[in-house]
Amino acid sequence: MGLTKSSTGLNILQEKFNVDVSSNQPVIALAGNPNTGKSTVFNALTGLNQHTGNWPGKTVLQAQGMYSHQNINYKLVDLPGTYSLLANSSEEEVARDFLYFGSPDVTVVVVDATVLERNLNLAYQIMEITPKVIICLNLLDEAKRKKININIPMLQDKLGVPVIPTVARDGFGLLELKDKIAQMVQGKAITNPQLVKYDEDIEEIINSLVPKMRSVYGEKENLRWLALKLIDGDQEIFNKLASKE
Ligand SMILES: Nc1nc2c(ncn2[C@@H]2O[C@H](COP(=O)(O)OP(=O)(O)OP(=O)(O)O)[C@@H](O)[C@H]2O)c(=O)[nH]1
Ligand SMILES: [Mg+2]
Repeated sequence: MGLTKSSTGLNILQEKFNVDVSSNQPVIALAGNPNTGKSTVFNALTGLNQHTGNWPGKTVLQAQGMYSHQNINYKLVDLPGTYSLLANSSEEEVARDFLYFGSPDVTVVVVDATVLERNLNLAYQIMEITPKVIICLNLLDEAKRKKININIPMLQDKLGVPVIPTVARDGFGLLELKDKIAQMVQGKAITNPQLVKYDEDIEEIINSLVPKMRSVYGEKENLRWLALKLIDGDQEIFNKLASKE
């Protein structure tokens, strides 16, 4: 993948999410549970180059901004904090729709190192939508204080995506985060997300649905994820999909 997005993707970002894509910058999403330090990362990276508004049609705060790294400008979008992407609230719906329909070039999932297990639930859901994920393992100072020791290489191995340790409040690790984002945008950081394997009967249904869905939606949609939504009984995502273009 190069540095440019398809024109359809750009239109969706502009029209449905009010993300200014006129300069064709790679779009980086910041996702994560509430209170994990997303906005701290966002502010540290974008500084004064940011503005806030609401997500179109929602009373949920949207913050977008720009940062430069190695002479390339990146668009950064701070998503609302959510524990899941089940679209049970406006925040979850905004985050899910942006990740699926907005197709950011990279999604950084900011996780709280002191409650890693709870935070990984969202990370796994995001990896079901997109493989272009980086885990920002934040609040590492708090984890150290609580004597929580995280084996980062093992975590990276088990997730199949890069894990960057950070203390965002102090700026620690943010340069490494920007480096990794740049590598992923340039296609130099290939991931191999280890997706959740559901019970045998669910996996069988997924396997039988995917080929049928392929004939309707084509190869470019994430068919495994759509099949899971169908199993969930999530009609709305299909209505949105139908009105996408
Ligand atoms: N100790 C410590 N505190 C941090 C770190 N990163 C952020 N914080 C603090 O954690 C609190 C929450 O940070 P935010 O950046 O607002 O978190 P958020 O994820 O944007 O929160 P929501 O938008 O409410 O979901 C703030 O008080 C930050 O200063 C860190 O690495 N270590
Ligand atoms: Mg925030």
